[in-house]
Amino acid sequence: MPKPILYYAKLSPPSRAVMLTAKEIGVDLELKAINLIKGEHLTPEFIKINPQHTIPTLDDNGIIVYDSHAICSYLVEKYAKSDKLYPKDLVKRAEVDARMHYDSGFLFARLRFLYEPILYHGSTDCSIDKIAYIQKTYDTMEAFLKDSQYLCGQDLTIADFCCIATISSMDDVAPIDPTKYPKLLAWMKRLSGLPYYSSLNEEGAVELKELFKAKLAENRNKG
Ligand SMILES: N[C@@H](CCC(=O)N[C@@H](CS)C(=O)NCC(=O)O)C(=O)O
Repeated sequence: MPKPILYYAKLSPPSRAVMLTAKEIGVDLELKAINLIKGEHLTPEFIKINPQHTIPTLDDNGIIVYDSHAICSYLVEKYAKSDKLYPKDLVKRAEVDARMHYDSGFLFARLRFLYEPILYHGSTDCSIDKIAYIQKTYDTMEAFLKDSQYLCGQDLTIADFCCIATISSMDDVAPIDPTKYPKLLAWMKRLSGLPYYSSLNEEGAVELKELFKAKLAENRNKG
């Protein structure tokens, strides 16, 4: 069977969440880079595969899955040797799903609200309000981690991969106060100890934050 194809970008947080998941379960992906700045996600060919024109998008021998959270669950269900990363138990699974929706609806949504206008539309709006709006999400993350090492208890799940990929992409633009969020910072440190973390997440996260700052400066100089 040919390898599943992942349309991705190194800088894209949800793409990195999928790559972390695939690595943890030992699935080898064929990576196809999509350059969003060049608009490669808006070609008729790509829109035919994913009308939502987002990366990551998975093509598993003709089975198309998009939205990183859906891809992570799909990969674990289909390829993992155990259900640890995405438990079959109804209650545990509901918790993992809820945390992944927290990434979609809060973490990534707020990152996008700040980043997209600056990266793609020449905006200079890096207001304190937008930064504080991101920082508010840290309160909830701290609460999730109050009594546990990972977001859903003492075991790593795909929710950790989804949330770390986003938070590590905005933690210097919207700094994490160590006195208010010690559990959140300890969780980030724990995940950064995974042997594949640096190459599959950290590098892209750093590049995205650098690009964001460079674009902001460029837009301000033009203005
Ligand atoms: N909820 C989606 C969000 C994916 C997403 O918005 N990806 C961005 C890149 S990080 C993208 O493809 N943007 C292009 C677009 O929205 O047209 C997921 O988790 O996969």
